[in-house]
Amino acid sequence: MSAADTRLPGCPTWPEDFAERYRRAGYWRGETFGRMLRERAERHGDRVALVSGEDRRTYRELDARVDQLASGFKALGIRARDRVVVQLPNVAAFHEVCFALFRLGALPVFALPAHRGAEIGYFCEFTEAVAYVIADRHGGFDYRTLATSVKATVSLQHVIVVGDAGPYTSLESLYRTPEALEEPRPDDVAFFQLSGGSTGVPKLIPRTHDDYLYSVRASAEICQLDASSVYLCALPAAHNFPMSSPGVFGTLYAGGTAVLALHPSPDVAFPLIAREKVTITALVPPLAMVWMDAAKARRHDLSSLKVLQVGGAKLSAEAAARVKPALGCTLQQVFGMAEGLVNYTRLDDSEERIIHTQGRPICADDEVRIVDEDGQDVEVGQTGQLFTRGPYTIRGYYKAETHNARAFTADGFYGTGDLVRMTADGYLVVEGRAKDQINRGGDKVAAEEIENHLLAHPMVHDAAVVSMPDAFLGERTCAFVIARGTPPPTTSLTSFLRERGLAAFKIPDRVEFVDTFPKTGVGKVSKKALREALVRPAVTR
Ligand code: OOB
Repeated sequence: MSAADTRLPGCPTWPEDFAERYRRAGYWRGETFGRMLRERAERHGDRVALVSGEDRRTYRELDARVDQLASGFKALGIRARDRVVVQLPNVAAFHEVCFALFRLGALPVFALPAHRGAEIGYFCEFTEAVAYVIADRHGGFDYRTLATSVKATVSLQHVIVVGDAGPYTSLESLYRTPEALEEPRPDDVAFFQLSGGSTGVPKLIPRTHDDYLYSVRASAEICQLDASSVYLCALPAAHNFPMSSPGVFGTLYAGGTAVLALHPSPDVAFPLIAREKVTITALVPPLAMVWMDAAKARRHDLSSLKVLQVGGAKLSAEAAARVKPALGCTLQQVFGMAEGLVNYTRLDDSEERIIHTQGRPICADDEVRIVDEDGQDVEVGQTGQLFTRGPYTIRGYYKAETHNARAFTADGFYGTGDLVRMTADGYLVVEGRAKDQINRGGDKVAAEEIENHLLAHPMVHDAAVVSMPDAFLGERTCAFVIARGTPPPTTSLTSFLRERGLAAFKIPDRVEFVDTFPKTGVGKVSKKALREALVRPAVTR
């Protein structure tokens, strides 16, 4: 078999001329995550890599445990390119599992702790996962129960549990004497991120060692991380933002310390900032607002914090202007996506840029096009749809040929679905969205996915899910429903969705029963008219 044949099928990749260009430019360096950690352990052995609760792991310890676990996974029968759904809270085991799978060449599928049976069942089935890694309990929820229900419907060889394993395999039991493992190819897929998406089912994003490590390295440089940096991971570690922008991976790349918070609330995060002398952290806008309010009490010393990154959803200029006075640190706006492209305001940018823009791309070879509805480039300063192509932006989702033909242009640009404008100096300002998605304070909800679940209810004739403005989350979700006969109580619909195993953030915040949907000129449901109806109080019945 030639080397190319060993790649995982179903993962579109860069054309050879682009790959060649990205290598020549030094973006893709033929590194793998497994080797990166080994080199850091050789260089920074005694420095603390991870802090999780009372546990502190040096680089040497982390590296050794990752080797032991990789061998344990192998002994279980997990092989290179096998998919493993990983659903863990912010604990050190998350990163041990990640790097062990990376070393083995097995591919984590990064689920969020909020996902439930509908999502997890789908990820397991779609990726033909061999294993599912969970915590015993977290946030008052028992993931072993979830595993049992998922296992009843999909074929999974192993459920691996951090903590009390019950009937399943305990992660702790897998650590064993390390053996030599074959290193995966740097240009092969390293893992799958999940797309926020706008389609009926979430899409899987294949990221390679080469492309992701480039974005991690460049992000660490932009954020000026070094061995003295202390990064607080307060958002879910599986999300692209705290994982790689520069996140925990960028911190490990730089030889710094990553502190894991089990919850992003000030009660948990502020004492950690004070105790560990955290220098940088990342939040979504609603949390940034909560932190700014909580900081007024001045109960904790937050003076070590130099940078607060905010991204995942639009931060208002008004809130942006309050960050420095409230928290005494520099704001960095981050506009990124799990598919690739990440924009940052730079730490030495003027206040004006930091407050009023969402930053500029990482790389000179991030190609950005802003186009009108006919696909023509708009003038600088005009708003249009953002398309992008570059050394760390995927060329297609996993096993999604039909969707890829729509989501990517023929010449490989990804249609982000974001409406943006570019300032004269090349910074992007997010103005809105053309995709059928609700951005609930950084949590992405695909309208069609929720509509499909609602349509499965026997009393629902039709459903249309839209965003409604919200002072705290930016947006919340409203489902317009045409009932069959007398409308059922709203709670019967929301509990129906919960019982179907939908993550809590996807449950509509409001349900409105209507007799018909407004239509566009071509006879499609006009979501614009529905959104407008919501801001008029008269619609409530
Ligand atoms: C991040 O990644 P995803 O994949 O959860 O969501 C991407 C989408 C973007 O297409 C955009 O619609 C929205 O989230 N978004 C923003 C934003 N950052 C992301 N909208 C307005 N302002 C911002 N600053 O959300 C993500 C990935 C890496 C780094 C940061 C965020």
